Amino acid sequence: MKEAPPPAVPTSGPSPAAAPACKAAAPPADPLHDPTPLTAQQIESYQRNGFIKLKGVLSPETLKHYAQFIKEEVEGVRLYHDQALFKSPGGGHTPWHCDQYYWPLGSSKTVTAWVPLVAVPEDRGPLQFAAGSQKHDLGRSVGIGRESDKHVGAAVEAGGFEVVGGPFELGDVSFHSGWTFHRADENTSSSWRNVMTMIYMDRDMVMTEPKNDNQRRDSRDWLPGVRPGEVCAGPNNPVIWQRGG
Ligand SMILES: O=C(O)CCC(=O)C(=O)O
Repeated sequence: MKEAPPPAVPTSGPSPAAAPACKAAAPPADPLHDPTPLTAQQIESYQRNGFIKLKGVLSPETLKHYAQFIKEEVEGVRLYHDQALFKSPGGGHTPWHCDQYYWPLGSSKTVTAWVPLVAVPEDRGPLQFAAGSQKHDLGRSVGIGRESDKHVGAAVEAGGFEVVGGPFELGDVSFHSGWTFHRADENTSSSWRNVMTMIYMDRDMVMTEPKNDNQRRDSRDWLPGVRPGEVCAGPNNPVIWQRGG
C-alpha cells in the first residue's frame, strides 16, 4: 500500500480546538498527519461500491492514545462533524440508513471515516454496507429508524445489492460515502464497541436550505455562522488537508 503515489485520504482526528485540553500522553509520532496513500484500484473500488475498508491505517499505540483522549474529553467537547459511537454491551442494532439525509450539504462529496478504537468482531456489531447503493435512492428521504430499516432493507434485498460486512481488527478503518446505505448488528458481546467517526466534506461544499428538522438541527450544531448558499467555511470547519499544501 505504501508504494503508490498520492492522492491520499486525511486521517486527522479531533479538531485543533480540542487538542490543548488533552491530558493523555502524546502518541509515539504524528500519525494523524501521515497520509495513507491509496492505489488506483482502491480509489476505483470506493467509487464503484461507495465504501472501502483499509487495513492497518492506525497503529494500536495511536488508537490507545486517542481512546483515552476521547474518554476524558467527550463530555465537554463537541467536535464538528466528529462523532463518538460507543455501543454498550447489549446495545441494539443500527438500522439501515444513509447519512446524507441528515446533512444540508450541496453535493455528495462527503465521506465518513469509521474508526474502531477496539477490535470489532462479529459479536460487537461491525458496520455493513450495501455495495453500490450510493448510486441508488433506496430510501434517501427516510431518517434512521424502524421505517428505514424495513424500507431500505427490502430495497437492498429486492435490488440484489451485496451486503458487505465482516470484523474490524484493531487499526482497520472504513470510509463510506454520504449516500451509501449501511447498518450494524447489535452488540451481543460483553464489552463496549467504541468507535469514533470523522465526517469529511469537500473544501468548497456549499450549505443548502435545510429540508427537514434533522438538517435544521445539523446546520445549527455543525455549521454555526454559515448560511444557505455559502461555502461551509465556518469556525468549526477547518480545512484539514489541501492538495500540494
Ligand atoms: O456505528 C454504527 O453502528 C453506525 C455508524 C454510522 O451509521 C455511520 O458512521 O454513519
